[in-house]
Amino acid sequence: MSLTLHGYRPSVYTRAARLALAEKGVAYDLAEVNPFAPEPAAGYLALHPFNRVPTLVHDGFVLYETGAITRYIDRAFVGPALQPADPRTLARMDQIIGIVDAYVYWPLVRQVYVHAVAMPRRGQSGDHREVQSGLAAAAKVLAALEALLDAQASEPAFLLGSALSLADLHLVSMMAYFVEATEGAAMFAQYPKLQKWFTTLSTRPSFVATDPR
Ligand SMILES: N[C@@H](CCC(=O)N[C@@H](CS)C(=O)NCC(=O)O)C(=O)O
Repeated sequence: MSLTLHGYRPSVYTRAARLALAEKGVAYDLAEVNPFAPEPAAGYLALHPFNRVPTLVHDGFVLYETGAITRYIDRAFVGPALQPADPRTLARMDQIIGIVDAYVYWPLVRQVYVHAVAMPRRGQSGDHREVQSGLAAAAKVLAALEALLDAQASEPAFLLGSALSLADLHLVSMMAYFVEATEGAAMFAQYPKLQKWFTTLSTRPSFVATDPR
C-alpha cells in the first residue's frame, strides 16, 4: 500500500488531513509542496490543478479538497470512526466544515494570522486594515460556533458533543493560528465553550505530533 500526502507543514488544511491520518493511526509519507512558492512545484499541477495543498495519493487514487480527503481517510481505513452515523449529527459536522471553509479560513488565517503574526515574524509589515477586517468577520463566526456549542445539552468536549469528529480536526489548526495574534487571543477569550474545546483539542497527541514547528 502506498499513501502519500502532498502538503506543506505550516498549512492549516494540510494539518487537518494529517490530523485525520494521525487519529486513524495510518502511516503515510508527507511530500513537501509549498503552494506559496513563486512557481508551482514540478509536476504538482497534474495532481492539483489549483495548486493548493493538500493532495492525497492512495495507490494511484488522487484526491484533493481537504473535506473530501478527510472523509475518505475515515472511510478507507480502520480505526476510530471520525464521522457520526446519526443523520442530524452528521449534517452538523458537514455544516461546521462548511462554515470553516467559507467563514473561518480567510479572516482568521489569511487576514488576522498572516498580517498580525506571520508577516511581522518574517520582518515584513502586515496590513493593519486586513487585520481589522479579519477581526470583524471573526467575531461573527466565533459567535456562531459558540452558539452551536451552547445548543448542546451538556458540556460538550467536542464540536458535536462527546465524540471527536472531522469537524474538530478541520477547525483546530485555524484556531491555533488565530490565537497566536494578540487581538485574536483577546477576542477568543470571550467564548468560554470554544476555549474549553480548544484546550481539549490542542493537547491531543495528534495535535502535538502535527505541530508545524
Ligand atoms: N479548498 C481547498 C483549500 C486548500 C488551501 O487553500 N490551502 C492553502 C494552504 S492552507 C493553499 O494551498 N494556499 C495556496 C494559495 O492560496 O495560493 C481544500 O479544502 O483543500
